[in-house]
Amino acid sequence: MNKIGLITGASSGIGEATAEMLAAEGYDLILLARREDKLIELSDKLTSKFNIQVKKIVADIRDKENISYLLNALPAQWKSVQILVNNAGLSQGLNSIDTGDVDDWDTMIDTNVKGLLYVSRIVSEWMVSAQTGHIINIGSIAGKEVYLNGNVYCATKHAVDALSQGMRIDLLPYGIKVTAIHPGMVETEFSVVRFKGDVNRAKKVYEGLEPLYAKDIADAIQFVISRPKHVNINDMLIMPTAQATAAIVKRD
Ligand code: NDP
Ligand code: 8X3
Repeated sequence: MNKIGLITGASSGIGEATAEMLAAEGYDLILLARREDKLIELSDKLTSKFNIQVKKIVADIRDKENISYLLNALPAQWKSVQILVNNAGLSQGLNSIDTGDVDDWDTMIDTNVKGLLYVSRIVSEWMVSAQTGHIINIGSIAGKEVYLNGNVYCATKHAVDALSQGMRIDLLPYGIKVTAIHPGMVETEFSVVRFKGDVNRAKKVYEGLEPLYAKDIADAIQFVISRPKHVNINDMLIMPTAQATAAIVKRD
């Protein structure tokens, strides 16, 4: 088998672009997301183009029991995960703290924080046994600063930042690398999901500026994983040139 990469949230955006990058680098892939049709399409595309194997895990990372069952049920050779990309995540709504929907808060906290932890708990143990591995957590500019109505989403991404630091400390004895990558605006399905399917509102987020593309983040991951054994990139904040902070952007 080739080296193995596990990507959560591989069915679109940054996760999908990362899968394409890792496939081109010759990794066998474990692709996890809820939308089976998207995973099948991506898997067929990658296996026909590259000499790699793909395992699809159709699951919700919030479902602790099912995630544990499905990951532990993988054949032993698939547990030698070299690279884990904790990418699955979302924002739901953009409301002030007094008007926010508490169900949206649950969804964000359960996905971005708890789901990331459920997957990491299992895969990090495999990496510790193997005494090697690299965990890449997709944080956000929202994990570095807080903006109007960002409240809970920002809190979840601050948690990803803290967890990345914690993982790096805990996994230090085993030579396991931990990198956090924090993007600014990337044009993916992110804003459509944030605005619950309102495509026009989502489009406006990127109007009059050139945002990042998912491939820009996959390129950064490619750089990070290609450093020599003695070099770890701890943290990367990647913004569109037209975005200075989460809230300050330059539009045409
Ligand atoms: P997308 O909406 O395009 O992709 C999100 C991915 O996460 C999808 O594959 C989705 O798959 C998956 N996902 C969401 N919830 C779950 C769940 N409960 N279980 C399993 N998979 C899930 O957005 P992006 O590619 O932009 O987002 C990827 C990451 O990047 C997120 O963590 C996001 O917070 C972060 N980010 C995005 C930025 C942006 O501007 N786009 C900027 C900074 C960070 P499915 O629906 O099939 O389950
Ligand atoms: C996504 C970027 O600025 O919408 O994490 O929070 S932002």
